[in-house]
Amino acid sequence: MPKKSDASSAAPTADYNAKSIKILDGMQHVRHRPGMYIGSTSAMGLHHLVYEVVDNSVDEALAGFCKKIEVTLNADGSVTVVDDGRGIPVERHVARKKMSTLEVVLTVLNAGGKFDNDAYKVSGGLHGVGVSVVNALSEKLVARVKRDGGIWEMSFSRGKTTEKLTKVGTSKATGTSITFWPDPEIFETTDFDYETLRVRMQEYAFLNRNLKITLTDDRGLMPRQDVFCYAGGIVDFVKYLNEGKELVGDIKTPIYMSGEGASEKDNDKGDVEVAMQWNTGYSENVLAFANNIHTPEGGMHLEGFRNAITRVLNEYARRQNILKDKDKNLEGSDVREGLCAVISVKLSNPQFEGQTKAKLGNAFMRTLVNKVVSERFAEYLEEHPKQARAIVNKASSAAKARQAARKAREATRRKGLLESASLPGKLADCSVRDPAMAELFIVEGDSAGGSAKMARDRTIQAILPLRGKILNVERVGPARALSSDTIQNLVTAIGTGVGEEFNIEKARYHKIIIMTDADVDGAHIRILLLTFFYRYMPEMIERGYIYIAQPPLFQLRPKGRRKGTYIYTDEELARQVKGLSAKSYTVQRYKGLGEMDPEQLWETTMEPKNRILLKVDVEDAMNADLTVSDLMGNSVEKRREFIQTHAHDARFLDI
Ligand code: 0RA
Repeated sequence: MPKKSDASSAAPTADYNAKSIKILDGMQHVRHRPGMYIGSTSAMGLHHLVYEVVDNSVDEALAGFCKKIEVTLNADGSVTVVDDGRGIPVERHVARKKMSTLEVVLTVLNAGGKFDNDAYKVSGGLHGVGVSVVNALSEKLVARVKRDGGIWEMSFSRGKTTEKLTKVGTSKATGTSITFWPDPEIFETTDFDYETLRVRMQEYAFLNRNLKITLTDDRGLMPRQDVFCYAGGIVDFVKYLNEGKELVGDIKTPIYMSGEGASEKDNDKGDVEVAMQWNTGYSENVLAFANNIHTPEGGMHLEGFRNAITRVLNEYARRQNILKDKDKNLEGSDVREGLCAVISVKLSNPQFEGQTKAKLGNAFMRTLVNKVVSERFAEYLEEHPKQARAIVNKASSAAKARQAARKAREATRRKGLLESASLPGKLADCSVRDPAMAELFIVEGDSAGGSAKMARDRTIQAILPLRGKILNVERVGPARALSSDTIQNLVTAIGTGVGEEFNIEKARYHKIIIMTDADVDGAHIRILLLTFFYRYMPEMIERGYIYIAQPPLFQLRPKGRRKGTYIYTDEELARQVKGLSAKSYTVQRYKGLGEMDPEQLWETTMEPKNRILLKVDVEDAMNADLTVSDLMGNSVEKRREFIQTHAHDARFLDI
């Protein structure tokens, strides 16, 4: 096997040909093992190409030279990223005199290109592998640079130069434009998802104050565009995440803290920014970033932050005698209940570790974040006694609820052990024991529950009727939620437990199907159930175990016939009756499941070969959290809006 060598390690004395062979080697290695560079060749890897190009423009913004970035999904399947930075240099590269810097940046693995060492760079993990990787994995790539009074263009195919650097015009402006066509030989799909990119572009804009990012979709008949630019940076990010939520202590503007420092060992520089705000909810929503890269696995910056807020709040509460000598300290989880925060650090040599390279490893960041947050947060509490009191009270009641919830959980467990079979009496279980085959229908109301029990295939289908509405778990704490009978029945039927005891292996069904009426009440119950799953059993959603049944809305029957066709949406009805004489048919509208006899319910909604199930899919925890709070928080308006727009959401469609 030929030795795969990195182009940058080529001996300086080697002649141009020898060098170019090694360069090809590097680029070919990218095509041979794309996963090593971009994680995967699935949709995730495909979107990574866009991030890789945008990262370079964001670096240019971090260095202070770029104010706007435009990302466009073109009708021909390509993506264009334009920035107004300095432009990639087009003159001959210092070390590779036969090539322009532009060509080096695009064809040499790890060439990176930035020589100024005083700017932070997005690098490490899967990011920062360079635009050359995007070039290698693109069927075609066109780079266009405005610089030194000219407009320059160069084209590539699968990493190889196809058109030499050419001056195509003049311009006083500067900037870089990269258009690439992802290679269908490499990627499982080359279809970009607007929504995925929108979330990420908005995130970049929040993390880089005043950077304007425009995302445009020119692929469809209706162009779509979003423009993101935030003068408040991560403060605006936290406001956005907390939108519509009730705030603790009426603290309308998130607490903002920032500082900088350097590591003693290597003198690595670091900048820290934190924005935080508590809402009256029960979940924690803390997002940590290092050099604009989300680090869901946490790391040193997050540790420093968590440690600081817990310690400072305890010290304050003791000093103010809100926590008495006999009281136990507030735990970290108490302090973080309802906390929404964004931590954004920038550092010169980030080390990304962990399973998905999404954990920050630089130890000096723990010290630095800890120091900045300790000082600033302590100051804030001293200067804002009223707000400080509200934050301490929130954490204290979380501590009480934690103790109560533990008792409630213990009670559920005891109940489970005592009651022989331990399954709720209302559950009509199925006979199959293999969870992969078993389905649980959660049905609204006893009467529909009765029809469903008669209609079902009892080998694989279990029915759990719900009486009335389930608690809105977004509004009550875990102690109350878990002591509700309905919720206890649900938890016991599913078998996984909740909270620390949750165990996906114990799931008794791999399909949990929410079957409610096609009216507003039904939609409400469905959302309450989804909120419950999202907050208490998120892994069930992540695994794709939660579904929504789609009962028909109408039956269209030719006059004089006993049987007609079932229709599932308003649009379909309109389509079907178009051109028919009103005298020739009748339309029966089903308002509730109860209006169907068991046989109809089976045929239309439960029978695996006919039914339509919508798979519930938490595409993005951040947005799901927003949705759940929008729906379940205090805004009736938003809730109504959601129910109307998502009642027949095609995104969830899975037959
Ligand atoms: C190398 C050197 C310089 C800038 C860049 C690369 C650069 C790369 C990209 C990629 C996308 N947008 C970009 N903008 C700039 C510094 C050039 C100088 O010193 O003028």
